[in-house]
Amino acid sequence: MNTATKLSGFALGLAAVFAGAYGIGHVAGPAAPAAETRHDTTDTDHGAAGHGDESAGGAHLPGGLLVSEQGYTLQPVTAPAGEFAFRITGPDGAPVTRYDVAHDRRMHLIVARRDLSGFRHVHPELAADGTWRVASPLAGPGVWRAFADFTPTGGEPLTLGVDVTVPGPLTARPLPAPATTATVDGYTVTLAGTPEPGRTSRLTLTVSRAGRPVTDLQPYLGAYGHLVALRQGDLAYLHVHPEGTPDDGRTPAGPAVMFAAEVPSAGAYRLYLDFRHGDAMHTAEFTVLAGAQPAPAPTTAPTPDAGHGTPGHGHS
Ligand SMILES: [Cu+2]
Repeated sequence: MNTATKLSGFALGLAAVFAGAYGIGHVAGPAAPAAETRHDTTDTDHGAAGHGDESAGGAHLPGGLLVSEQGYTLQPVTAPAGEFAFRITGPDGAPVTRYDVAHDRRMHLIVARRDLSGFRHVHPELAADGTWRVASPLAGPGVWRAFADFTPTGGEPLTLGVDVTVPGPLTARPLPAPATTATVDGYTVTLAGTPEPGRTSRLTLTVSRAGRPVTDLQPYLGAYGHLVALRQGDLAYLHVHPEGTPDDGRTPAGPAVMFAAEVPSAGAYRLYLDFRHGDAMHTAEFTVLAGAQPAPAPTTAPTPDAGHGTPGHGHS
């Protein structure tokens, strides 16, 4: 079994798990092209039992690794200072102007620097010509990965990724050490559960402030929390949603938010939990290690000429 085949099994299982967590059914689009098709149709009929089903065949990959897929291409466009703009072009080469709403929005734009710092999740506005615009979430110099997470009307959900460079002096940041507690904006968030490659793992994130559990989390995009995982090394993108929704009559508004997650491989992942409380958004970040493997690999290389090295490199 080659790598692509293994990944394909993963992708289907992942799609099924996530679809179950959403409680939203996406119907597979019309017959997909035979080759180069990532079949994450998030068909709810599979349910969790769909894991490992790879009957559809084809090359299956986690999201966000490709700039162009199924005929859709992510294209940044020149924007005024302080703004980030892009288009999605469709199979006919023209900018796409019709999108389905998923998780309350037609477009989710996630950015993170290639070193996994600087995560932001924002929602651009669509102009009539198919250009998406948003106040730039690229906070400072570096090579950023921008992920567009969307569903073109009549198509399948897609996450396309593109690198965007912001010029300026770069300070390489080592990946923070694995931890089960994160603090942000005066909140403490604890993580319970460990992702295991190739199977569904429950991750529970619990929010407290000043030592007291937070039990009045505010809905955000139809959930009490949004969790994105990025794999160190290639920034494979996993968008995980919680179990339960604010309006289902049984999901508490904290302090715990539970997710069903499946990671495509052993390795280090950075988790980003967006939650809303006190009428403000907060993002708690964690490094987690999936599977049996050594500590995260260093991602900074020695400078070619140590005599002219840039200060601030994190390697030793
Ligand atoms: Cu979003």
